[in-house]
Amino acid sequence: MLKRLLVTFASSLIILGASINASQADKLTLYCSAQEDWCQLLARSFEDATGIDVNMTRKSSGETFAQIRAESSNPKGDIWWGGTGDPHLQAAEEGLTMEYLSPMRDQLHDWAISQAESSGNRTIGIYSGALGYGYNSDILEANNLPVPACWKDLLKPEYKGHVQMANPNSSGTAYTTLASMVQIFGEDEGFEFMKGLHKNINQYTKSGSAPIKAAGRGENTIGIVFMHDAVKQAVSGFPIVVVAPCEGTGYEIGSMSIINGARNLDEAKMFYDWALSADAQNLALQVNAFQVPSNRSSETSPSAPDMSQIQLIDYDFKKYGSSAERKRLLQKWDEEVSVLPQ
Ligand code: S7P
Repeated sequence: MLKRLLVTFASSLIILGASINASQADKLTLYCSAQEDWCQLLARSFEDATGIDVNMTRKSSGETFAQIRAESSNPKGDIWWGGTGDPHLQAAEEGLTMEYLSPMRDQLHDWAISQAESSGNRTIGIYSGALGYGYNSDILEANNLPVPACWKDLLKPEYKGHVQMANPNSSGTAYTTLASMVQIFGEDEGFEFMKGLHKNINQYTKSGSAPIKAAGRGENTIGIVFMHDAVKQAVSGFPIVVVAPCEGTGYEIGSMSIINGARNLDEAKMFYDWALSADAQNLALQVNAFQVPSNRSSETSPSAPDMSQIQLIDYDFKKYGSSAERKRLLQKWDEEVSVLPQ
C-alpha cells in the first residue's frame, strides 16, 4: 500500500515537473527596437510558426540597452531584435549578451557577418539602412523655406524651429547622427555642427522615427531619421521628400543579440535562427519597413532607398559601438550641446 502511494506520488511529481517545464519552455521575452508594427508582426508570426508565446516590449535602441544593463543581475529578456548596431556592440563588449553561432549564417550578406565577428559573435546584422532626413514639402513651401540638400543646409537660420531629431541617449538613430557628424566633419567641427543644429531644433524626441512621423502629420517640417523611415511616410501618402545629404552619410547595421542569462535560451535560439531566414525577413514588406535585409535571398522593396546610389561613409562600427566611445560622445553631447540655450 505504502509502495503504491509512493509510486503515485512520484509519478505526480514527474507530471507536475513536465508541465512546469512545458509552460517554461513555451514562451519567449522579446525586446524589440524597430517600428512597433514590425515588432508586433514578427512576434505574432513567430508564435504562429512555433506555438511559442512571445511577450514583446518595444523600446528605442538606447533605452533597450539601458534596460538590459539595469536587469543584468536578474535578466528578464531573452532576445533583443532590431535597433541600431552600436548599442548591440556595446552590450556585447560589456558581456550583457551571449555568443551564438547560428546555422543560418551562411545565408547572410558579409556585412551582417562582419558585425558578428567584431562582437565575438554576440550580435549579428539583420538589416541595414542609411541615415538622412526628410521634409514636409507642403510646410516648406507654405513657409517659403529653401529646399535643403546637405547636412550643413540644416544650420540655416531660416530653419529655426523647423528641425526635429531624437535624443541620442535614448535613440539609436540619433546616436548614429551624432557619430556620423563626428566622422564626416571631424570631432571639433562635428560638435560645432551639433551646436548649430541645436539652435534650429524644435524638440528632441525619445524615439528615432518620431520626427518624420510628426512631419508626415504636419506638426514638424524636417526630421533627421533613417531614410527608410522617411520613405515609409512618403509611401503612406504624406508629402514627405527624402534627402540623402550631399556630404555623404552614416548608416546602421540593425542587429540582434541573445541576452546573457536568458531564461528561455532554447526559444531565443529558435527565434534567432528563424529571424535570419528569408521568409521571416520578408515580413518587413508587409509593414513598409524599407531596410535592406541581411539574408541574401530576402526581397528588398523597390521603394527602399538604393544604398548603391547613396554616398556612404566608412562608418567605424568598432569604434563608435565601443562602450568607452559611445559613453564619451553621449556625455559630451549632454554637457556641451543639449544644455545650450536655443
Ligand atoms: O525600424 C526603423 C528603425 O529606424 O528603428 C530602429 C531605431 O533604432 C529604433 O528607433 P530609435 O532610433 O528610437 O532607437 C532602427 O534600427 C530601424 O532602422
